[in-house]
Amino acid sequence: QEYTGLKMQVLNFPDAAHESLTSIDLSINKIYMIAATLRPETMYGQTNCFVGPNLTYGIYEGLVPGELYICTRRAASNMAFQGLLRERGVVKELGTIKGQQLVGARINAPLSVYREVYVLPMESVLPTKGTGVVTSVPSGSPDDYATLSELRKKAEFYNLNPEWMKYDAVPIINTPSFGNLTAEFLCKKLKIQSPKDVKQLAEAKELAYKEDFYHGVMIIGDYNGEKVEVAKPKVRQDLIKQGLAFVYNEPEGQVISRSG
Ligand code: ZZB
Repeated sequence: QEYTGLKMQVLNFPDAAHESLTSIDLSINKIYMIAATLRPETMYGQTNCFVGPNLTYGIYEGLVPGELYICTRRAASNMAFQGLLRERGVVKELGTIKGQQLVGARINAPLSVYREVYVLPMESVLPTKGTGVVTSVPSGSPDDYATLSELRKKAEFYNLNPEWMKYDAVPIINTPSFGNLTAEFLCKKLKIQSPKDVKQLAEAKELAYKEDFYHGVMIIGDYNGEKVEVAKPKVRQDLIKQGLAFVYNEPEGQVISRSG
């Protein structure tokens, strides 16, 4: 699986994060959450970022001196072997931090109409896929739409500041069958009530991927008016050229390492 590793710079850590960051000099290092996405062309519509609250993340040195990456250890190990970390083949962990401690962090969302977004919890983030950091595009991803709606409804229960969820879905792709807010359309059509409706969400995701990729047209950004199929690699290349992202590969059916 070929992902785009999006560099979301942390601008402000919540109080809970600091106890895990004591060994890191925040004044000289830039820290990035690395989100793995298959949909770089949707980055205009990022409204927040998701972590698994119960997952453990590590902090690693990126290729550029002074750049640190937050992702799962499993992803860091893949990155090390792809030459994406400081020393090829070496996974040097500077520290670990729980997803829960990152909730409420203010981070940069490259290309998004919302320049700064917040980190929110998502129970369904898999530790076995991507980096364990998921950038959220509720206009294109049914999972993101369902989780963001749920968190908004129950902000108090989840102990979340409504300020962190203030951004609405952005129309970025127009499609003939599902309009320009594909995820919302499909969640309503398939009567998805919550992130627990996993079967319908899987179906919605499949439908959304196909409709956007084969029939979608960009309605925002540098490739406004172009087909998604055409715009996708261009947006990705632009992000990479600007140092905002890198290619991150994951072997198909990868064996999960014992270190998790
Ligand atoms: C932004 C985005 C915008 C995404 C969209 C999807 C969509 P897949 O399809 O199952 O292979 N993702 C990445 N890592 C994880 C993880 N560890 N756990 C749960 N979800 C994860 O998964 C790839 C997509 O799932 C990624 O692309 C990411 O969300 C999320 F409009 O990034 B995507 C119809 C989907 N639309």
